[in-house]
Amino acid sequence: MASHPRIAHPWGRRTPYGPGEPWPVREDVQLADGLTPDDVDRWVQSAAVLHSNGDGLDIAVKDGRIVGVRGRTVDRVNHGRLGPKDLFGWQANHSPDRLTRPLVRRDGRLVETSWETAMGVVVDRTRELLAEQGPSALGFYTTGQLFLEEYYTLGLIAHGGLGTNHVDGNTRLCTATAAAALKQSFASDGQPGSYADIDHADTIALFGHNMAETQSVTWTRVLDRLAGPNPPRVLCVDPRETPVARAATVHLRPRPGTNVMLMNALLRELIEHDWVDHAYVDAHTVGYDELVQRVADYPVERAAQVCDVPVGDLHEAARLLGTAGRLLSTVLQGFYQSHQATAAAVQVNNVHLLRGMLGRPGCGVLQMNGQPTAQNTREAGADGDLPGFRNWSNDAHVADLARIWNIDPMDIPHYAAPTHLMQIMRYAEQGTIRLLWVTGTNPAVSLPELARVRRILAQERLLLVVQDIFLTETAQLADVVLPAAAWGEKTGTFTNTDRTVHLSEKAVEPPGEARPDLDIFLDYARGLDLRDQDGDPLVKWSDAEGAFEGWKECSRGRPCDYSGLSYDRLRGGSGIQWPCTEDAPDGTERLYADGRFFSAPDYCESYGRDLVTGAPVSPVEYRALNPDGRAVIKAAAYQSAHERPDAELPFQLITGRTIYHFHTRTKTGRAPELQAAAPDVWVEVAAADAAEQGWVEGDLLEVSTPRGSVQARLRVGGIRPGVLFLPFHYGYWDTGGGHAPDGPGRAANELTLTDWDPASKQPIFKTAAARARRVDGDRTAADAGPTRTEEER
Ligand SMILES: Nc1nc2c(c(=O)[nH]1)N[C@H]1C(S)=C(S)[C@@H](COP(=O)(O)OP(=O)(O)OC[C@H]3O[C@@H](n4cnc5c(=O)[nH]c(N)nc54)[C@H](O)[C@@H]3O)O[C@H]1N2
Ligand SMILES: Nc1nc2c(c(=O)[nH]1)N[C@H]1C(S)=C(S)[C@@H](COP(=O)(O)OP(=O)(O)OC[C@H]3O[C@@H](n4cnc5c(=O)[nH]c(N)nc54)[C@H](O)[C@@H]3O)O[C@H]1N2
Ligand SMILES: [Mo]
Repeated sequence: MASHPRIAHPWGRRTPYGPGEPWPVREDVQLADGLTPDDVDRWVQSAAVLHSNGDGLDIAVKDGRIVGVRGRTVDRVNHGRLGPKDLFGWQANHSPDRLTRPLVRRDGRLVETSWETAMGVVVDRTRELLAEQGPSALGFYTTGQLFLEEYYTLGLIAHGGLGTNHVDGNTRLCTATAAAALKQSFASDGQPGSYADIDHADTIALFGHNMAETQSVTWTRVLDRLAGPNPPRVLCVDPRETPVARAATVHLRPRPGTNVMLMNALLRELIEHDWVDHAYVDAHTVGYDELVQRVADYPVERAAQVCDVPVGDLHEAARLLGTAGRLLSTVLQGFYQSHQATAAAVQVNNVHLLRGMLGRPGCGVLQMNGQPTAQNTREAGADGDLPGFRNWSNDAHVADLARIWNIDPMDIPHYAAPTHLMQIMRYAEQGTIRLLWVTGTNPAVSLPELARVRRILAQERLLLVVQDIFLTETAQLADVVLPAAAWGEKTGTFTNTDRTVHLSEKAVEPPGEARPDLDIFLDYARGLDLRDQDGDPLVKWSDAEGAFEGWKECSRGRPCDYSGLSYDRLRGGSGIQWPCTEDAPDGTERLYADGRFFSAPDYCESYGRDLVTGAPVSPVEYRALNPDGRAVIKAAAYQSAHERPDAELPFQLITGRTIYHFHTRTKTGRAPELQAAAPDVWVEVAAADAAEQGWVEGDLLEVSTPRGSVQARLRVGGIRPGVLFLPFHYGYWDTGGGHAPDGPGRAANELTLTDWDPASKQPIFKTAAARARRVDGDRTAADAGPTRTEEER
């Protein structure tokens, strides 16, 4: 089968433009075979949900079914463009194997039941556990893929109604470090930059971010600048030769796990050459002198050795950063999913603080999100933090939240930092968490060390509730499965990486008895009869718009202020960036424009953490450090990765993504064009390593770590010698029905380790020591790897 043009050319046609010019419009449309726009009954406004870009799109509806999508040319994020997952992923909505009825486990098997019975099991068990043990028996593990209204409701129920501190999102695996790095530098979450900075930047630096494959429309914006007059210079820091690396002016290929070493050397160079905006530093920051002292120990020669990068390349990279007139930086999983995640990400903020490059066109940091609604998980309090970027260690903030919720402040757990996911798993393993409710995430594929995860989730003594749209690997371990309505089948809002809020309207009915996540949470609250301190229902809304109005009040006056938004405001035009208030009715393009931060001790979301131990900074310490609410320049010493290669395990293993699939493929694996483009797992190996071992493209390798092993076909790629790359998309579910759970593993997380960054608690998916051997030289399935794009051929 010939692949669709947008599979081979994922970024589509170039529309070149110059610095400061508007990015030209390009309308991307994809309809089901044989249909033309004239056949469409209705177009329903929404935005893309298979990445954090927030591409505005309209859903095409015909005869009550989704039949395609069309980019919204008026949208500030994508100017009409869509990526391959956006173009084809919607087909999963109508997949015949959608969950349509609740299931409960009876005699070891999941059987269909009514909503009343299923919810009854969950409510009864919740009551029993509250009576027996209290709220510490209850854990909630949610996602970065529901809507804002759903998170806010879940956060209210879990924190305000039940009083458990065990609430987290898979954002812990994803952008916990983005939040942590922003909290360290600016004392609050909130993305400083704007996607429009790409239009103005003369230098764009990508740190551990394969934007071409993971934010493909934003990369299209970069490609269009590169094709136009006065193109920006691009710095790429990635051990692999990604499409970003191929477009880069300078590509640094550091040894995985050495980001802090590299950043410290670059910072030292900036200081040595006095590429520093001293007026900015003096007026708006604290901590500069400590940084100068710290990075003195990191000459480029040392970094060159530790990172194994040529000295000349480091000089070149520092020159790019140091001589930029308008610098835009982005940071993602190559930095976030490693042992010094927060420390490394913070050093990118430091580059911008040193250079005074924040809050102006072309000058911005994007501590990227990954999932479409991860920002909302964080701001609405479903990742454990308090809603509205309130500070759990500031009693006045807790009291303010209690006022909004009309409950006693003592009913909101704030005696300790919110329990992070890896600790929630530990409590479940030890048996103190006895009910775990998983919504919109597939931990049996996406968490590290899967053998352990399966053991924990399968325990008899744990009531596992899974709310999903498919019977995933995780749902198959559940005691209760709740069928959810998907994107396109429910209404709500969500916020992308650069704070743009989009409304996604319901286009079609959910299948069977599937229901919106919001309605399921509301049912639970009703079933438990949760009340406020006046005896009124705790949750005061019954639909998405009501929840949004409730959230607006909760966010008022906080950094993520939505008070100037409404569903009506979000209809018809572009998405709008928060803060959006009476004073800024059209939203706010960039934060920190006047060098003013959200970091005043009484206002800030966080006092920060020690980068090495992760211990929270105390209010008193913070007040002494930063009494005037400036930005904080935080220095960090390099530490080597915890698991390093040796004679037994000679390779470094990293994991990540391809452009054609989203995560555990529950949607993209059901879109024929995408599934055909990357049907099975592969392992990327450097040509030099393959030659040395006598392996060739298509050989079946077994990759092993002390946790497990995976079999994958070899694919030669421009990766650093000594490093192996596995995509983590492939669990044992397959459209062809293959890969039984006890067959040879193919999920990258069979191999990854239980370990995390001390400050953000984000698990380490990007450094492990591994060995590899060839198990089969029969290359009949040699093309199992992803389709090579036109430019790769
Ligand atoms: N197509 C597609 N797009 C997606 C997603 C998807 O599943 N598929 N998921 C979305 C989500 S939730 C997320 S979080 C984002 C993730 O987006 P990215 O972070 O761009 O994706 P990854 O492939 O996880 O990792 C990025 C790069 O980190 C590099 N890397 C590994 N180790 C190191 C290291 O030690 N140092 C440095 N500097 N780099 C290193 C890898 O080689 C890889 O190219 O993508 C979002 N967009
Ligand atoms: N080795 C390795 N592991 C990783 C990573 C890596 O780079 N390497 N990356 C990590 C990162 S950044 C992320 S974000 C995670 C992602 O990991 P997961 O969150 O586990 O991945 P998804 O496949 O996106 O799971 C989302 C689930 O939600 C369901 N769903 C979709 N829409 C809805 C809805 O509206 N309601 C409900 N209730 N369910 C819905 C989908 O069917 C799917 O089962 O993986 C992490 N794991
Ligand atoms: Mo993510």
